[in-house]
Formats: sequence, structure tokens, C-alpha cells
Amino acid sequence: AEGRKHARPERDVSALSSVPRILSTRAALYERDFPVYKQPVEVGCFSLDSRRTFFNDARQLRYYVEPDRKPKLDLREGYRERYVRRDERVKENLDHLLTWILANRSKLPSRPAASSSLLELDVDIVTWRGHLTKLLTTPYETQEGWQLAVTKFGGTLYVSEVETEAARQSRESRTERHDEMMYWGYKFEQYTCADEVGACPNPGGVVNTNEAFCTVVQTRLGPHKLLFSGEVDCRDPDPLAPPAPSCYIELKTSAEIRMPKQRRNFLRYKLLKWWAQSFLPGVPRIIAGFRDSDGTVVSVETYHTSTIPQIIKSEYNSWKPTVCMNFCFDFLSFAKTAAIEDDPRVVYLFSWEPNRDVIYSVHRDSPYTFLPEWYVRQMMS
Ligand code: 0WD
Ligand code: CA
Repeated sequence: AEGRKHARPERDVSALSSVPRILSTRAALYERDFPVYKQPVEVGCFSLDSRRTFFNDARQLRYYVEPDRKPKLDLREGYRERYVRRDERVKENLDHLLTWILANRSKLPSRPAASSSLLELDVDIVTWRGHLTKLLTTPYETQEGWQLAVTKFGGTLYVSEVETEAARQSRESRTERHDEMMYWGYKFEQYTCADEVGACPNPGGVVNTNEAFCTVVQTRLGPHKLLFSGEVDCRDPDPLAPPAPSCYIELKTSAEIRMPKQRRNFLRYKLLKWWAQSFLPGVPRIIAGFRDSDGTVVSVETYHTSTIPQIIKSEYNSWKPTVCMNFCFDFLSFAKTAAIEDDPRVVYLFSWEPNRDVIYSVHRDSPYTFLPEWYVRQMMS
């Protein structure tokens, strides 16, 4: 119950027995009541254009257009000729979100700083939605580990992913087939989204994965005040649809389900990720295009995020939403007790591998430092 009043720069964490040094990810430990998770509120949005330039507006927001009931959408079309992909070697960290925070600071809740006359963000955690999704699914993840860099600055924890060595290797050794399959998801968006209300999708255009529309939401998980951003595929074109984020729609593609084993894997692994990703920002609908092995979408289904927990309940040994949320809750508490030093140059690096506990290490002025100087400077003035 120490709060954030006294940052003690020289304190050695390892000497304090009251500070836990690991966090278990065993699902059974997190089977408690569902924690308080406030309805997420959109506090703003931003767009990234085809050259990854930031705009403090919704210019990249698209409108959903329902495909035919028995569609035949060829997801492979245009892969060679009309595909511009984002350079994944460029690590953007939290930069676009930090740019958004600086541009909208006066509209964000602030509190007087403990040790200066400055105002600081009245938020505990700033991160990408995708990083929180990884936390939610951790107790059930058996394949891929993660690393999250955490910096405490102005009383707020900034959480930014670090690509693991294994992830880097699989990215660099990606097959042509896998690369094409990554295109399919974006191609499905092109078949089902229009740039203006009432307009038609343009499947003859270029698929450019630099373009993005991101929502910024605020919410609370137990005591943790969260501010995070996530990419949104499109919105309900009806102008009378409920306000954001309730009008947003997440688009997905998935292999057609033919065998009981395929259905089981879909419910156990894919629906878990879909649920976690859309539940976090309060996106109520997920529209899935099911494709055959040739990459043709042959059916389209709507999943309501709020009813996914009921769909998976009847499965034997299924995942539980409460485990996901309680693990995320406990990880954030763990990160708060560990990351005591308030310094933009210090990174607490949390690492997790399947079948292991979450561990962390501390790094000062290392390549892990991710809060840019421009952000630190402007927040201190
Ligand atoms: O590791 C990440 N997720 C990073 C994301 C690292 C650095 C930056 N970003 C940013 C990008 O600016 C991107 O616009 O995150 C934005 C997306 O963030 P998010 O919503 O938090 O990520 P997530 O929920 O994992 O993914 C949402 C969508 C994906 O759609 P599907 O339906 O496949 O889940 O964002 C896309 C992808 O279309 N996406 C990305 N786009 C650009 N860079 C990235 C990425 N690293 N990861 C996912
Ligand atoms: Ca999507």
C-alpha cells in the first residue's frame, strides 16, 4: 500500500521479500469471480495513411457492406499485383499512440504530480489493445511466448511489446504460402468495406497494410485505469447505429469447419483470441468469412462478442473469460509492484514462455528503452 508517492531510485528489488518476483500463469489460480471491467469509452481515434503518416481524425474509417448470402470471394486475387505491405522490421512501439496522447492531452483526465507542480495523466496503464489480448489469452496459450517492456513515467505504466527471438525467426522464415494467407484477411476487408457511407467496396484497388484506423478507449479493470488503442476494421454504415465503440465491427477470416476436430480447435483457440480482442475495446460484433483451402470465402457468419462465452461453455475443458480477465488483472498488479522506479530510461522487461512463470529483469539506458525523447520532453512541459 505504498502508492506512487516516493520513487526510490536506488532500491534493489531483489532485496525485498514482499515484492513477488514471478507470476504463475496456471489457469486454475485465476478461477475467481469476474473482475470489474467498466464499459470501455472511446476518447478519440486516429488514422495512419498509406505511408504510415499519423492523422488525428477518422479519415481511414471504413463502412461495412454485407456480401451476398452465398458469396464466392476470391481472397487470392491481387496478391502479386496489388499488395503493399507494411515493413514489419520497423518497430513503432507505442509511438502513434503517444502522438495521439500529446495531441489530445488537454482532453484527458489529469492529476497533480506527487513530486512536482506538473500535471500527469490520471491513467495507470497505456498500451496497445493487442498487448492486452496477449495477456488475456496467456493462461491458455501453449505455442507462443511474449516479452512486454514496461516503463513507469509520470506515475503511468507504459507497456510495449518486444518481439521475441522465436517470433523474429518465424517472421524471417515465413513461407510464400503463409505470406499469402496473411494477405487473405486484408483482402476480405477490401471485399466488405467501402470508404464512404452508401458506397460500394472496390475489390480492384490496392491492399495497403500501412493504412489503419485506430480507436482510443478508456476503461478500468478493477483498480487499474487503462488507456489503450486498437485497430478497427470498419463500422456499421447506419448513421443511427449506437455510438463508438458499439458501432464498430471486427472482420475475420477462418478455414471452413468440416470435421469435429476442426470445430473443437476453432472454439478452443480461435474464438478465444477473437473474443479477447473484441471484448477489450467493447466491439460487439465479429463478422467471419469462412474460406475453403483455395482461399475462397464461401460463407459469412456474425458472432456477437457477448455471446461467445455461451458458445464455448458446452465444450469439454474449454477456456473461461474470468480466467483471462483475472490473469490480466493480476499481471497489471504484478507490474505495478515491480516497476517502482519512475524513469523513462528504465525498462522492466517481463518475459513469458509456455509452461513457465512470468519473470522480469530491469534495464537502464538499454536498447529496450522505448519512450521517445520527444514524448518525455513534451509531457514535462
Ligand atoms: O505488436 C503489435 N501489435 C504492434 C502494433 C506493434 C507496434 C504497433 N502496432 C500498431 C499499429 O499501429 C497497428 O495499426 O498496432 C495497430 C494495431 O494494434 P492492435 O489493434 O492493438 O493490434 P491487434 O489487436 O493485435 O491487431 C489488430 C489488427 C490486426 O487484425 P486481425 O484481424 O488480424 O487481428 O491490426 C493489424 C491486423 O490487421 N495488425 C497490425 N498492423 C500493423 N502492425 C500489427 C502490426 N504490428 N499487428 C496487427
Ligand atoms: Ca480483423
